[in-house]
Amino acid sequence: MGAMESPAGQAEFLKTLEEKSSGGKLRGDYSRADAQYVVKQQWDGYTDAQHELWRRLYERQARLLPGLACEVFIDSLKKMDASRGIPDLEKISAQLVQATGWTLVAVPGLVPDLTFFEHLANCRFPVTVWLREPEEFDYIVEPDIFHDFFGHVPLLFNPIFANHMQEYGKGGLKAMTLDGLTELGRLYWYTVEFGLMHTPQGLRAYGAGILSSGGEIVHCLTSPEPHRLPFNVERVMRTRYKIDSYQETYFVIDSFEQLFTDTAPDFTPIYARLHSVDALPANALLAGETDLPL
Ligand code: HBI
Ligand code: FE
Repeated sequence: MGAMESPAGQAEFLKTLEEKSSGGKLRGDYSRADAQYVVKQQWDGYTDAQHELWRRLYERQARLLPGLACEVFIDSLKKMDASRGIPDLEKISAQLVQATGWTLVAVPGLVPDLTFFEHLANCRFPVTVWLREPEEFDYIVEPDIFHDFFGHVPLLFNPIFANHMQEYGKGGLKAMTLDGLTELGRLYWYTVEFGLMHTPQGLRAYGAGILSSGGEIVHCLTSPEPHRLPFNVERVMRTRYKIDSYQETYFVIDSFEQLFTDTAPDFTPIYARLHSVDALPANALLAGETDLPL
């Protein structure tokens, strides 16, 4: 039982997280969470109105995907057939484990970094169980089941991406001992959440934060405002990101293979170098850098 899992540790975590998520009360019910913050999804507890909201969110988002989301994402989403209502995570988990060995675990919401990394390192993806309110249709502060499921789960059906997520989890556990959490968090943000990739059909989105958002999925691939730069681990880890607005820079990978390979090395020397320079603002463009064309 790590410090974080003790009742005092859990209370401490929830207090800090409430401060982080702009002081508001955390949405989730953490009272029935176990030491790994896992809860029962209680799928029967969702109302017809919530399933109807899910269908509306799903339909609006799925309509936007062609020409903007990478093919792997679109194909995997179709396989899950989750359009008719809030998915039963156990059923999807049984499908996912056949494809890549990953399973889904139900959680009340955001969990401590240590817990999050431990789940990923063990090929378990934490999915929040609550769904946003109708008035939050277009924007939500904390990740809900639509963000976590629609945005993150499809790519876990791709073996290369799934392996990257497991390595990210292991890297997170290591980063906690090297004071590298800030830098590693930026890597997650600019890839898993807001990553773009080159494909034979052109630039496409693969990041969950983009693919589960009604507005940013169009903005990130059509607006002339943001920078679009080739993915580079150290540049990404040095670059601050925006929490409550569209990103001002997107990083573009050539493939999931590149993401996996480029993030395989030991990050210790990168953390050391980055701890001796200033972080870059989200809209920085360094000498010699040029924006990738749309
Ligand atoms: N918890 N449930 C959940 N989902 C996340 O995406 C998540 C988290 N806790 C921490 C976290 N993400 C980020 O701080 C990662 O960079 C670790
Ligand atoms: Fe996310």
